[in-house]
Amino acid sequence: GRIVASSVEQSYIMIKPDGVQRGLVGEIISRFENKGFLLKGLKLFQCPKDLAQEHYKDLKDKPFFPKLIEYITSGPVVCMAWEGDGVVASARKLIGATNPLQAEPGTIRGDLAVQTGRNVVHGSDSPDNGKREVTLWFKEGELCQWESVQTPWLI
Ligand code: RTP
Repeated sequence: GRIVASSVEQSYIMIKPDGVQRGLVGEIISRFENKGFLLKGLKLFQCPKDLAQEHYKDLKDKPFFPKLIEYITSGPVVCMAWEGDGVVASARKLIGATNPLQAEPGTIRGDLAVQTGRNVVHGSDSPDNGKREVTLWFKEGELCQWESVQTPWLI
């Protein structure tokens, strides 16, 4: 098996409440599974307001911030931690542009969404934020180790 060092890049990917409510969970998870990154954490979760505010703290002065917090806490989300070299930039490509009308066909938002305020999925925008967000959304013990599992497709 492959020994995964803790220094390996991680991205926090989240299916937002609209994605869960529209029944797109399987479809969205499949995009990342098919790409071939390593799934370290996965849970369905009702996000409390204070966690949503902490996650989006860089946007707290934006006019849309209250609506964004309302949206993210409006129903269950699916939290995922994906790992691998280049996972942050690659996941952003799979997700597509923030405004789904500008997102390319073939991307998650390009194929599945129309509104910026209902863009079905989140992906970390830098490796540093990937680590920060995975730590913010997952408790110790919620992330799985793959050391004893053969993962030859990742080598
Ligand atoms: P995300 O963090 O969700 O992956 O999105 P992003 O980096 O593509 O976009 P960002 O600018 O960080 O915005 C975060 C989320 O806020 C909502 N938003 N609404 N003008 C608006 O109404 C507006 N702009 C952004 C979106 O849900 C966006 O994904």
